[in-house]
Amino acid sequence: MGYIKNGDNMEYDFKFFENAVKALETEKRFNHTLGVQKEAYELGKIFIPDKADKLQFAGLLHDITKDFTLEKHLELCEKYSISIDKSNIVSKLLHAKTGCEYARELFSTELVDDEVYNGIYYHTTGRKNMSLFETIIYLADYIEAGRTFEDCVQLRKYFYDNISTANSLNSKLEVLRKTMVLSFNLTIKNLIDENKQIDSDTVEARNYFLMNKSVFKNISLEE
Ligand code: DGI
Ligand code: FE
Ligand code: FE
Repeated sequence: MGYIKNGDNMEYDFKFFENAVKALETEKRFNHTLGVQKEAYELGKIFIPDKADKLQFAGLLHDITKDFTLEKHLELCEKYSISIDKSNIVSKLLHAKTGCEYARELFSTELVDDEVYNGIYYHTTGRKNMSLFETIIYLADYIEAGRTFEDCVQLRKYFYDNISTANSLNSKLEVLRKTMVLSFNLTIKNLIDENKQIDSDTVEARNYFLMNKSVFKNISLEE
């Protein structure tokens, strides 16, 4: 339901999925979600055009459990054997881990395959060696047009100002890498100012983009 499989290609009935997600999110969250699905599609067009629709789909599902109560989150953790400690309850990191499981349960493993699943799983923290797909979902969440937080505005401007003058694939990937470093710097600075714990995946993701200047080097944009 909600899609047609054409060989390897999925055709999504986005209206169908939008309605399903809308029923699970507050109005404010759903507006953010619509922004993320659009941004994921746009970034997909720049970096992996073949996967722009799939990125849009993952963007639509990325915060599917974010408005669930703590009780419901704990119920999902029990059901899917997701380990919980006090820190990820307090820091709201749980919704990424419950979200991918819940999305898979709702829409099947065929639709929520490992790529979509990991896109949701790592959308808040990132991780070292994260894929281009995961990177796009993470960045789309940060810079979607509806975000007005100063850091988001700064990151969006940094990315689009620099991408507009990048002509080759390698220079675009370099803009993406630097944008990711900046995003983690901004997030980590905030977490420190607020005296919050920093997830090890967030630290490793920051170091990965900072230290590894050839991220995504094996990826070709050429059709
Ligand atoms: O779900 P969204 O609000 O759309 O965005 P998100 O999933 O990126 O969550 C953003 C929140 O997560 C924001 O308050 C910063 C926080 N966050 C990101 N990385 C870490 C983190 N919080 C903690 N405690 N530790 C992290 O490493
Ligand atoms: Fe989120
Ligand atoms: Fe989000």
